[in-house]
This record gives sequence, structure tokens and C-alpha cells, in this order.
Amino acid sequence: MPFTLPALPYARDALGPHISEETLNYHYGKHHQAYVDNLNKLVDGTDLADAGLEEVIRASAGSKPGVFNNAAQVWNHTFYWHSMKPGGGGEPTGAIADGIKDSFGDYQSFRKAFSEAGATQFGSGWAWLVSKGGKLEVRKTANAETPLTEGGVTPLLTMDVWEHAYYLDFQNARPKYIETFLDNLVNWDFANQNLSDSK
Ligand code: MN3
Repeated sequence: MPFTLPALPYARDALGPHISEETLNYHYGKHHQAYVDNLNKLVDGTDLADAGLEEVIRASAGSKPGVFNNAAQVWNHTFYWHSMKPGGGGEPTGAIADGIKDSFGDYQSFRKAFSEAGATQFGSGWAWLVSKGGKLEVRKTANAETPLTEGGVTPLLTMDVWEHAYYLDFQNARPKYIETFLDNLVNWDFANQNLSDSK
């Protein structure tokens, strides 16, 4: 079964004015689609052709970089689209709010750590909020790297900091994009759901 591009959880213009329809047309319609298409070409006729996406990611990590990069980017992007929602942003509620207080002290300390992870990821990559052993942690990963390959870690939320995620709307101002992600887009419902599923 070939991999397919998962549907966006909202319309391509729904994140405006923060992230434009034009960005979604390229980022979702071209980049994410290309990772799906490349992955299908790379696994066609191999023993991974019928494997699930997460299985392909784990099986190719460290051994088949072409397959890994495309498979992980398919997964990371789907996770990223769900990490945002129209009318999102602001301080979390529910179990995530309690977890952030418990693990970081307060929301502002989390915000600082997450923003720094995104801003200091040199070149392309991702910033993450993950759950590990009952604590919440912030991570940054390079290129297609994903916390999925790390045992005992549940990704809760991600932010794409590849230039293609923000260049059309923010040009080189990655910190402004990060601020916008946190203030106007982040989907805490999704993070709460992932935290709840991990227990
Ligand atoms: Mn991207």
C-alpha cells in the first residue's frame, strides 16, 4: 500500500494571517507531498513497502538515510499540522498545563526553553515538547530527526523550523515565527490528547 499525504486538519487558508495559504500551498502541497512521493519510490519493491510509517522510521534510522529522511519528514509534518489550529496559541490548560508547571516551573520558563530550542537549532530542524518518564522535556532535532526513534519518549507537540516553514511569511525572522506559533497557533488540545494517549 503506497503511503498517501494525510489530509490537513483545516483549510489551507485557516492559519492566516499568521501562516498564509501560500505557505501551506508550498509547505503542505509541495514539500510534504514530495516526502510522501520520495518515500514511495524508495520503499517500492523492498521489504518495507507494506510496513507502517512508524515501523519504516524505526527500521531505517541509522541504516537507510534516504528512506529515514523521507519517512520521518512525512510523520513530522503530519504531527506539525496537528500541533497548530486556527485560533490556537496562548497558555495551555488541562494536564499539559500541570505537566509544564511540574517540569519547567511555570509557563514562561517552558516558553523560554521551547523558543530557545527553535531559535538555536542551527540550519533546518524541529523543536519538540515530549513526555519522558512522567516528565515533560523540550528537544530540538536536526533535519528529519525525530524523538520517535528514542525509546520511552512520547512526542506531544512540534514546531518546524526549516526555512520553508516561515520564509514566505516571516522571511529570515525565525524568532517572530516562533513567537507567532506560541501566541496564535499552538494546539494544546492536541498535546493534551497525546499526553493522555501516552498513559
Ligand atoms: Mn517542513
